[in-house]
Amino acid sequence: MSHRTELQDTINDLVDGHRGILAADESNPTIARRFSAVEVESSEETRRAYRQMLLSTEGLEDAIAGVILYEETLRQSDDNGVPLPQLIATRGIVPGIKVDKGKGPLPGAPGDMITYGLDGLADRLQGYREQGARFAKWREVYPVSDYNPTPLGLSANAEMLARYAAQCQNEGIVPIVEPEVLIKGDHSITRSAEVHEQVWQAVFGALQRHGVVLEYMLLKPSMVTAGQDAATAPPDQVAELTLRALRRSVPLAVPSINFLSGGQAPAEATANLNALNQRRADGLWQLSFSFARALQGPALEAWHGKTENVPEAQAALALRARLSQLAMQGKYAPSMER
Ligand code: 5MM
Repeated sequence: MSHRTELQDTINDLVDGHRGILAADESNPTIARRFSAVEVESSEETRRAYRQMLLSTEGLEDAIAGVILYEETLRQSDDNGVPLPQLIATRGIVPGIKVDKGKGPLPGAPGDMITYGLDGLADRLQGYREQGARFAKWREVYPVSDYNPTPLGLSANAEMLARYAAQCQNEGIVPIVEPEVLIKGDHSITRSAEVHEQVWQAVFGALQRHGVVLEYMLLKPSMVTAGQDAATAPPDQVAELTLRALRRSVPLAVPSINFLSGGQAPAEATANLNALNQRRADGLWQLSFSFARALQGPALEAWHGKTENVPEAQAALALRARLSQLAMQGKYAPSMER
């Protein structure tokens, strides 16, 4: 592999033991849904203003090592004409880019999904690199039912993640591999643990078949939780079952596991990450975060599309980033929410 030094440098910058990743890579349909919940119209300019607000938050670099951007943001600039990727890179935050092209049903596997975007990926990665991106992200989603994911769903989604990751490393870009087991439904936490193990084992089998170097990638998984329509499991149980499934499935060569929040409330995701780190044994992976909603939610509500709300919104983001950072150390307490 010709890009080893570059890949290792990016890993060193992203995995420093005390910072996580901000996911700000919502596609246009997703950000439109989030904006609509706070009565903000989604346009190129409102999206630029919102992301400028997030990325110019003072002190963001204290808790955030990397930001996953959406393709459009990579080309946008702040009010002073500074490209947004440069705005963060000069403060020691690595710019990354979501490279998948959305998802749809997987033919032959009713209930399962598959993500699009492999065609032309090498060319796109070269372009993103020129625009400042040093890492990428691709998400596969797994709805849970008594029958899903099917064996075909498990293998097809794992192949996509592995082909994407191999392509990224070939271009000197660190891949974040994101298999998201959806929280939607009334499944038990036991069923969630079973599915997570199946998913991670299929993914790591495919990554190894495709020659992906595990030291030069990050895993962005969901946590093992009960479905959102079932009773919420306490953080200790989430941590215990998540760690057990990880130990059974994820090689220690992977340097960091950066969890998504997946629709958990911000305080819930933070408490679960904290419990994970309190139970984490020495020598295991770094257990960090790559939250979107659990970092941005309160900031978006405070912002409401208004310039005068920017300081309050940035304070809300800075607080969530700091609390997530404390959870990485196992030093978060719910009383800190006040
Ligand atoms: C699961 O979504 C990812 C993490 O976000 P949460 O912490 O809110 O769960 C997130 O990075 C996601 O992949 C992006 O928002 C892009 O999503 P879409 O659906 O627009 O591709």
